[in-house]
Amino acid sequence: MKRVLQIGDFPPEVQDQLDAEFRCVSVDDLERDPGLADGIHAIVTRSNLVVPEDVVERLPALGIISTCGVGYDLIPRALAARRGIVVANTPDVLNAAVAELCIGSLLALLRRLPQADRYVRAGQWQSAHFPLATSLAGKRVGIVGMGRIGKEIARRLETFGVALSYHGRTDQKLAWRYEADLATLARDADILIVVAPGGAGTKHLVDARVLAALGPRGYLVNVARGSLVDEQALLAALEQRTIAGAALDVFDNEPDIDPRFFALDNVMLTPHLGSATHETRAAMAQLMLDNVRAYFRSGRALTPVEPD
Ligand code: 8YV
Repeated sequence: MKRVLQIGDFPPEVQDQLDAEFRCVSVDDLERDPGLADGIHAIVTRSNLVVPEDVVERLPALGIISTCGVGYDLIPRALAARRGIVVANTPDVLNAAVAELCIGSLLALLRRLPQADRYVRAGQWQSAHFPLATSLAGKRVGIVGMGRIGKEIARRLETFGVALSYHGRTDQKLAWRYEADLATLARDADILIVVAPGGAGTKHLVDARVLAALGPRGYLVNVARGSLVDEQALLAALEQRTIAGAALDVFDNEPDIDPRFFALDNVMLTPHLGSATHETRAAMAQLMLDNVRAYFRSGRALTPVEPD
């Protein structure tokens, strides 16, 4: 039985398959018995967990790192590339779930649904109507990162009667307007949606200058990675009403996020729920496992991450 290093847990139906086909060991097992290292051929993990570089360096037979998630910003890819280790992720199977969470959060933010729910529970409706909120229809929406998930969000948003533009590394010649300058996209948008990959290349892409361009009537939605937004600049913009509000599913230092967010009523907070549905997580974990199987069969993964 091939030995696999498991970092993180998986749905039972996939864990059962893993245990039936492989000898799964944990990092703690490795600490207890360093001799296990030589026989480890694969790492299975989740995209919200770090794959420590020093652990990879101790695994001479490692051939694949297969993550349950589309993000790979917590995997030491440069080391993997040097060692010829395949990195595989789980694209596409989570696009719909993340797009749904994005649009649901946006509507909840604009219509202030969490506040309205609390308003009714507090019995305040008897004494006054809940204040009017703002519509999505007619808004100008800028999407930062027009990849697979960005396109799913854009297609769904079209049905809400909004004007769509996007920013990314390249003009993909799509039906939606491309804006090469992010601050210009923010200035010309009422809503800025962040859905680009995390990592060093996109760190703090949305900074104080972009937030100032978005302006006091502008809204930010982040369903990608906390690292894409300068969080201290965002907190200041929310506290000083430099922007109107934000819906955030991802943060720096999850799950120990900055407590300054808790006092704000112009931000909606969700605990990294993008792909958090039974159906989606099952499909993600299954693809993570199938990537390992394919690699052991053919030396190639089904959905490898292409080198930069
Ligand atoms: C996580 C995600 O993978 O896919 C990603 O990149 O961030 C999420 O889907 C998920 O939270 C892992 O458990």
